[in-house]
Amino acid sequence: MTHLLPALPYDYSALEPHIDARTMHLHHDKHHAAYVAKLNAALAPHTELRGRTASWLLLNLTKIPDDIRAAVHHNAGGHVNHSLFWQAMAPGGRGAPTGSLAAAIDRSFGSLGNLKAKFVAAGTAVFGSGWVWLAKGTRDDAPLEVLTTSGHDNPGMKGRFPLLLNDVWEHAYYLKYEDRRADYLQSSWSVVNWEEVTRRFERFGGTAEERWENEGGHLLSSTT
Ligand code: MN3
Repeated sequence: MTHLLPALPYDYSALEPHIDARTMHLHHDKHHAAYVAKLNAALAPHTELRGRTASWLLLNLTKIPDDIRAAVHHNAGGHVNHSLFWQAMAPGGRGAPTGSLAAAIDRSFGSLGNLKAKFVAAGTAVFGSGWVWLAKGTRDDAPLEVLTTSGHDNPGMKGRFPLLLNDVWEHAYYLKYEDRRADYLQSSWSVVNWEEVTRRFERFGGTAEERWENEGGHLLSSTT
């Protein structure tokens, strides 16, 4: 299996003015592409790992040979997270939290406004490169959580399932926002694809492995 860079689901300029086209070109065509290329290069000599999805690799690092574990950790994480990220945005934003998702947000944070404030504050406070997430816990009735990860770690590595995410590596925002990460995070609310967040929330169920295998089929393209 060769891992493939998924095409953006919209044009490079489609998220303007919130995210500029030059950033999107670099971010997708250079950064994400490099994670996919390096993941394939690391896996090339390890035929026993053919057929494994990027999400499986990321969630099973203890089963990865020592000599490639760090490369798989970083690059499978980069591939999974960016694939989730592109799908979680849409030009002009799409939909809004309704129904059971809206109820879960209210129950967990008090209001959508509180969730947004907590998410922006958490993302702004990440030291160095990482991600900020809205995630579901391990049980169906668990409250939603805002959490952060460093590097390309993913909440799945802590038994959570991601609904919404934002990239706080400088490459995600520095060309347009320079050092104003909070402004970038705030502006990004205008391009959230709430229909995708809702889909992830409603599909939540089954074992952790089943959830990720479903997501892999949805998000991560590959050839065999
Ligand atoms: Mn990035």
